[in-house]
Amino acid sequence: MSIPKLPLAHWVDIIVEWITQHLGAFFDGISAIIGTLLDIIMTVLGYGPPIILILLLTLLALYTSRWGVAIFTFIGLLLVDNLGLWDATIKTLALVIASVVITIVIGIPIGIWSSQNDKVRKAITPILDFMQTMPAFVYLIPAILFFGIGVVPGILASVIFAIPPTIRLTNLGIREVPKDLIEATEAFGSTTSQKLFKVQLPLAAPTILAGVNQSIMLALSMVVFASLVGAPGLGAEVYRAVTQIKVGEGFEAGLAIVIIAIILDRISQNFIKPQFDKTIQKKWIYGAFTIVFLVACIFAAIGQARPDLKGAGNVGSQVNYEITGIDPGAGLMKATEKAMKDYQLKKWTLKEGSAAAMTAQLKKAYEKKQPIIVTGWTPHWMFSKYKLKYLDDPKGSFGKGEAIHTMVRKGLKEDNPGAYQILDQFYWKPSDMEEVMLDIENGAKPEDAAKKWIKQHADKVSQWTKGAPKGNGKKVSLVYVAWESEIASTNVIGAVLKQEGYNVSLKQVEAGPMFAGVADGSADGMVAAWLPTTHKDYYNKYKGKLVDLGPNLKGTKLGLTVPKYMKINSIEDLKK
Ligand code: PBE
Repeated sequence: MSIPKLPLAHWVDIIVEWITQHLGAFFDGISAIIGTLLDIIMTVLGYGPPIILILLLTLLALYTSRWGVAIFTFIGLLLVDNLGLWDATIKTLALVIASVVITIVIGIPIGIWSSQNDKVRKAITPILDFMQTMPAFVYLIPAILFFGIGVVPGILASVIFAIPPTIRLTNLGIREVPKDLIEATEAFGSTTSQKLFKVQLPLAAPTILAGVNQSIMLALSMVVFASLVGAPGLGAEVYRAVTQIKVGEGFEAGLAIVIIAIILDRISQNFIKPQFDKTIQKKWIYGAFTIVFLVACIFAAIGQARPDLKGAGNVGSQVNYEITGIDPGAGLMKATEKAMKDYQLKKWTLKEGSAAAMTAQLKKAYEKKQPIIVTGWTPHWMFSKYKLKYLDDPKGSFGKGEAIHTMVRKGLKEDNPGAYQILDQFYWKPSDMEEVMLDIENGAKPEDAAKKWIKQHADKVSQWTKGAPKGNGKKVSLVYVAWESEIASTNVIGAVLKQEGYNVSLKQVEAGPMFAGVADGSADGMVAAWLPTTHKDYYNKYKGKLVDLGPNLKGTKLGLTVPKYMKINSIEDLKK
């Protein structure tokens, strides 16, 4: 007897779907609040030349942690600026500060509550354990559906991941206050709140701060993840370097994250007991910093509140001058950057994320008939599911229609002639690919959608396998990127190989690593090279090291895509 699989994933999906539909306004509100908070912090930090903030942070480091850390802060931040990473650093700092502010505002009260009430503590502890052990990545998925892509879902995922230590250590710190002190306060007839604010919290402060320090570090560790859903900053620099295999750039961005981490760690560790406390009392220093910061925030808030009258009504202001992109490794992103240059869209930004995050964002906007501009390509299910149009591209920035090529590693022909032959004979039409894609979009597992297509198109499949020897368990490894089109094609050809007796493994990677993997022989092949334009850079880089088996599909297209209910028709309209 076999027990059927619990439909846990399905239940979670239903709950999330319900929440997205019914609490949309609520999430939009939260999103607006967090977005504004973040914008204000970003404006304040980015105000004036970098050296001002560098000096202020150096002073703070000096006051809290003495000379060594101060010198490190000064030189470290100058280096970051010199590497051209200042803007990204500001964005990352703002993301971390916003996450930590939210963490403190929510975490400390919960910590206090659970210190006063054993039932609360018992209920909260397993939840905190769960929050910390669930891979933080997972929080990003519902966060995209609730908040769209951008920095807000990144912040919320960071808060969920970073809040447990603040709650735990607030609770612990208060509970550790010696009993005799509490008894003494009670003997003097203090009320509960007097006891809490005059005795317990001050005594627990070092422990609470230790919790906040941990939360800061955890929030910082989320910045690379956050970039997967479109949060800008150093994390996005790292992510971009990975997708395009840029070792040097990745190292620079990583180094900047390390520098920020050390500075934040030292300052927050010594915050409660600053090294120069004896020389100047901390209330003066912190008071001065707080006043400067608050005044700057007020100015920034006023500046933001002023509506941009000039732009009101045009497409740009409707979509915030943002184009919703996909993973930074995609050729489509490079083409879009080129288009932005060709059409002089200087005010515009291209948001990085992933193909899945882009379609989630599109779905969200489409259902509410809101304006949105995304980077699109055909074949893609989104054109059959929604009414969309490509914007005209009179300057030809996105190139012409292309073909998708199959590439295999050198030596595959000799080592595994059967698999080589099948891969070589693999050829289908855009409509075939779309069938599989749509099935997957409607909820089928990629393997199942592939099997179904194979069954229904046995004649086509038999042409791919014609004359090829059976696999008899021979290993074949294919790599692909999580673009909807390549998920479909790779699963289909993978299933065909499996059916022919090959031991197939499919590995999902980023675009750069996909080419590199086939070139260095760590993967046998892939069916996802868009040529001659989209993947030109990767192809040129690895050309001599892999074998091009030619097209497996012809007639693709790339371009900026908008819902048909939008009034614009050409990329040129974006300039107006
Ligand atoms: N795409 C789908 C890829 C190729 C396949 C258009 C997103 C790219 O732009 O690299």
